[in-house]
Amino acid sequence: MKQIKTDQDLAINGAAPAFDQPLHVGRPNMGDRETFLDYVNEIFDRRWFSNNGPCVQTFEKQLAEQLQVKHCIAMCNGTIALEIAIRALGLTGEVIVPSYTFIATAHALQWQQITPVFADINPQTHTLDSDAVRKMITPRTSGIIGVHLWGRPCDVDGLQKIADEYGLQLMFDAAHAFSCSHQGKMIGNFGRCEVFSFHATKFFNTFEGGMVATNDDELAKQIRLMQNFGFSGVDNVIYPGTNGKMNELSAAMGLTGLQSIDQFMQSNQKNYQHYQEGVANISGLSLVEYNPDEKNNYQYIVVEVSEEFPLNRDELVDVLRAENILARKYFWPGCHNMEPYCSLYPHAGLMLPMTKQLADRVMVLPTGTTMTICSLDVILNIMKKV
Ligand code: T4K
Repeated sequence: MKQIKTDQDLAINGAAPAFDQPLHVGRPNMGDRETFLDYVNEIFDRRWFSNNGPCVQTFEKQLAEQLQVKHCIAMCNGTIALEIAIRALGLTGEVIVPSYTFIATAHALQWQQITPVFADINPQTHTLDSDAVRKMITPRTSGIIGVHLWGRPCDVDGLQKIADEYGLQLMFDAAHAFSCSHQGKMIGNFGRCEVFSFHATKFFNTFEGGMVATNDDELAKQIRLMQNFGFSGVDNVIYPGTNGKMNELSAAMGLTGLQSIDQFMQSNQKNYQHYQEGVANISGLSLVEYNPDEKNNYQYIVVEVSEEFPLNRDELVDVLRAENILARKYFWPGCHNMEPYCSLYPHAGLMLPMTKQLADRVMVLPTGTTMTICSLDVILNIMKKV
């Protein structure tokens, strides 16, 4: 382990970095290589590569079993899945979303000429604050998209109450929350529908991919129609749809990954616990906690850097990056500070004080099956010595 006795031992001050190779936050987890290659051979033999092939059908069935939900519709990525779900729900005008999320949540609305209205978050949960949501409702509001950030359920019940009271549609961006539960029920079963991402950087991936989960038969039918150009049977188009289909290779990756998903989660949990024990000894740093009574995927190691810590978040990230530890500032600076939103709504930040505060002090550390306990110790040691 690299010894850090004085400032001069830090890479930011010219010493050799702690790691020769960069440690990434989103390093993909992979299932058994042979299993995947067997699927690939079958796909080649069959010459059926896309358009609701057998791997996609089996994958969707297994996903539905895993989440105990009626319909899982596999998609080419999470962003298209969001766009299609938004359209299938008939959202128009304004939709309330957090600004503290990945930009895709907002873009999926803006892309379809729907205005994302940013509501503030609860600094404890990092997710939409229901009271803040109420303040943003106007006669043009048609829906709310809650985001289960870091895989932790947002205020599902509070948002559902508001949606019922005002006659709004409620859906969730569950991109981070595959295999997580809320009050004992798997995420995927809440709101009108929930959207997942299986991007390479997610703990469970299909290279690129996503899914919409819903218990609503009519909605599922509509989403499938939209996902496949609006085809209803051969040569019969009844809607201006798009192409949101998942291909067979991605589904094969998903089927392979599902066999190892418990191992991915155990590995994440072990890393999380190790980081937690280490961070507990460093004043000014704290780790976002996961409810032990729920199912969690522990895929994000989210650190809050308080004023007590001698460096601010940006300075700490710079120190780590110099050591080849590529910590990320997710989701700084908040969607409202990115284009086109910062030009369209330059004053949006006035309603988002908690978003600003949190976005400035959060960083995410590397985890996943490629990380060893020894490398975690090096990272913790650097943060402690700093
Ligand atoms: N909603 C939410 C709340 C989301 O977080 C996301 C995606 C979406 C919706 C949209 O879902 P998708 O349409 O993506 O399915 C990454 C991912 O690209 C993005 O999927 C994810 N959220 C977001 C949180 O993280 P970046 O801009 O950080 O990606 P990038 O290229 O910087 O990669 C992150 C790290 O992972 C890098 O250090 C490199 C490493 N990496 C990346 C890839 C692709 C690897 O080691 N191997 C790889 O194959 O957005």
